[in-house]
Amino acid sequence: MGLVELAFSDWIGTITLNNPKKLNALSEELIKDFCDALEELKRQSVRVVILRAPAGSKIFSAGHDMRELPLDGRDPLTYTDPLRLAVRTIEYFPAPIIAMVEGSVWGGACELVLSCDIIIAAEDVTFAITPAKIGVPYNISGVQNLIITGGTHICKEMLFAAQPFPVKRLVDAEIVNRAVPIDQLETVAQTLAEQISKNSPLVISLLKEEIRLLSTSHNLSPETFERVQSMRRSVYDSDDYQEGIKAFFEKRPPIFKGK
Ligand code: KFV
Repeated sequence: MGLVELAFSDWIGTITLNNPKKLNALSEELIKDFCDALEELKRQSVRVVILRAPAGSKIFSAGHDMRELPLDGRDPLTYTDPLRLAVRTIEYFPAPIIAMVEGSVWGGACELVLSCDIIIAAEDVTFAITPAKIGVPYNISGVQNLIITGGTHICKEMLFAAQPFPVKRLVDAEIVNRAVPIDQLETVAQTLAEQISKNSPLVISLLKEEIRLLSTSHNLSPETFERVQSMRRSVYDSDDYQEGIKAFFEKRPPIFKGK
């Protein structure tokens, strides 16, 4: 995991994108390290992940590694493109991922951040979605991901103008959760992560999947519905379900074990 740093403590994982020489561009190599880090955290039953750049970064990520965009007539953004892989890995990851954003966010890195479950940013951050500036034909699932997170009008303005947008506008549009002074960024993200880590990981995993399905599909197939029902069943059959109710009546914090 040379291009990302990984830390894990008290159920909270932290992944730091750490390739400043390349402005954290989303190269195949960096995305592989990122996905490997998430896989490792999954093995450790992480309950919440913070995704960040090193403290003091001026650029969170410069987006797709433009050196890897093909020039030989091939589709530059296919299903197996590193960005698509990263976004799907975030969406299907069984615990919430908080993007803690310091530094400007460019191109595909905007979609990467927006695909995270919660976004806390420093108040001077900007987001620029630039395919229209570079001439890259953004793919349909990428566009779908953008319009799910925000209204079509603001997404169109971002995509068409391809200019850095101040984070405040994205908070106003409910695309970013919070913009906070830089000296509070870590505390706000960490506090939120701690709150999440004390709640039932089974319920949170279920909620994340339910929200993903409901925001991406208008009709659920019977098979999908039954799969979610089955996930729900493992939650209400679990010891944690019993523990949550018991703790409530005993007026104490629940101790969840994830089973
Ligand atoms: N990929 C590869 N190399 C990049 C890069 C990128 N996305 N962005 C910057 N570099 C290289 C740049 O060529 C230069 O290399 C070095 O990083 C520093 O960049 O060999 P060199 O010349 O040292 P500078 O000098 O431009 O740095 P700075 O003046 O500080 O400006 C930083 C920044 C981020 C504002 C500027 O580099 C920039 O505008 N980068 C492109 C940002 C962008 O539009 N990214 C979207 C990529 S396309 C994409 O993500 C997708 C999915 N899409 O569909 O289009």
